[in-house]
Amino acid sequence: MLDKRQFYIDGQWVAPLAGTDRAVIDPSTEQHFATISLGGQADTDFAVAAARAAFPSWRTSTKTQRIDLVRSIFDVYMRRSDEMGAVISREVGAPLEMSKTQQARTSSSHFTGFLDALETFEFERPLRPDTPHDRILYEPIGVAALITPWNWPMKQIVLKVIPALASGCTAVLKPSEQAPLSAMLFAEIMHEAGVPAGVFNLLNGDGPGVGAQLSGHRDVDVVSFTGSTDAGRAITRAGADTVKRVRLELGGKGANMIFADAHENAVPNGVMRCFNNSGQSCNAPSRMLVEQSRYAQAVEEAKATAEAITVGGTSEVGPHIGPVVNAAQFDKIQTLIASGIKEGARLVAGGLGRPEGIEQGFYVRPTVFADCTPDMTIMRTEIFGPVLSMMAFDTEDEAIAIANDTDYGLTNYVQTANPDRAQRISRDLRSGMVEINEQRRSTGAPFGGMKQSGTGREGGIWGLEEFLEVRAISGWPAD
Ligand code: TXE
Repeated sequence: MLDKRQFYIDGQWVAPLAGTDRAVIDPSTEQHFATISLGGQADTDFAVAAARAAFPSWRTSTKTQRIDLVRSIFDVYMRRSDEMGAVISREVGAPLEMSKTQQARTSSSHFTGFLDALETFEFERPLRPDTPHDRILYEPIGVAALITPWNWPMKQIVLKVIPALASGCTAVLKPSEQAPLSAMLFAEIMHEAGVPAGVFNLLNGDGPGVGAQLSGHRDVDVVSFTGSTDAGRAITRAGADTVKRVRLELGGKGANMIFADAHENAVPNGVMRCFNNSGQSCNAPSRMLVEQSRYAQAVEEAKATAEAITVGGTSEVGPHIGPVVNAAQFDKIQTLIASGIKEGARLVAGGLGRPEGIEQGFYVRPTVFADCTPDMTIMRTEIFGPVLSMMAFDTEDEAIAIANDTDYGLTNYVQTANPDRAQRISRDLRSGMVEINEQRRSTGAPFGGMKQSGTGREGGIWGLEEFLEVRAISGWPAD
């Protein structure tokens, strides 16, 4: 049994002041394999005080010093990235190979996106060339509380910690209580890379405990959060009294619009994208809208794709999906599959219960529903499991209306051979991101949502700006 009850505060590993034990469970076996501590108010105060004390000095660090530090962190991170993949695999159940490549190694693009942004970002500039006396200063907001989830734990940590430090803020990271061990390894990496004491602190805790304490803390200046829309609302309320800057990256219910002229693999690729990471991605294309003339064939293709997906343990080799993260998520997904059946969607693959032959672990059957309607619970709720909801559409306008008929607005997907249509639709979709014909976003592009998918943008220059305050100084003396 691993004993992981310490926190990383002010440059060292310390025992909790007010902690309670929590078991870390392997989702693929349901076995308790590590114990962490969930901090209390005294731990929160201690971590925030360390970050506050380190701020005056870190705030005045030069851009070159910050670039050098991010480069050192990146070097150590890449050296230990396979170790990171193994830890993530154990705590969230991601297949080992996939965890090393997709979960751990791909965080490298976030590092390079921030390094590129730092190189070009001007923290001080005149308002315009003709107004040298109007000086615009971009200054670090202060102490940042970074609250992260478990589905892509390291990407989400890198997307917050690196820009916070790169902009001159000091940070307290509260990772998900479901994925604390990868965050602790990240703290080791930060230490090895020489991050000054107090600039980065790690405190384990749960949402109602440390999460809420950080969100309402007088000495925290900005909260950056990724997680459920409900928790995002709670954090916004908790931060209101101190008018905290609150950046939110919340859930999604992406539509994948497949037109008759879409490329031939559009349906199987869409199914695989939805089920990647066992469907636990905020940008999963979980609603598949297919043009009527191609719909019947698409349902057959989706069924065949889902039935061919292997579900299995973390150490199995070859392409497969692992379990979902915990019992609560397993139960939530089962309830939603049951609602799809009850509300009249046509179940064409998968369904309730574990896959045949699996007795233990939070494994969900890859599930496809056809003939859904926009009002069904499975079309409106973020399922966060390997469950796809399909429906047909007749016209482009109808497809756009269905895609936009959701409280979420994170990512939508368009598959068509018609460039004019692709551009038209992209403009009309109410989402922070659109992917046309499977083209992924490039390094440094902003990631974030409209509507109840959030308020912030992560990655590249936009990610830096989340941690900066803009100031206007007039009467700036000439150099
Ligand atoms: O998320 P929570 P859960 C969605 C997804 C999933 C559902 C529930 O639909 O099924 O959320 O998952 C912290 N104040 N997403 O319960 O509770 C918590 O400790 C401060 C989408 O795991 O949002 C953890 O660190 N913090 C998503 C983090 O929030 C609070 C990723 C995420 O936990 C808090 C994860 C509070 N009041 C789930 N309550 C995405 N956008 O990618 C919780 N937390």
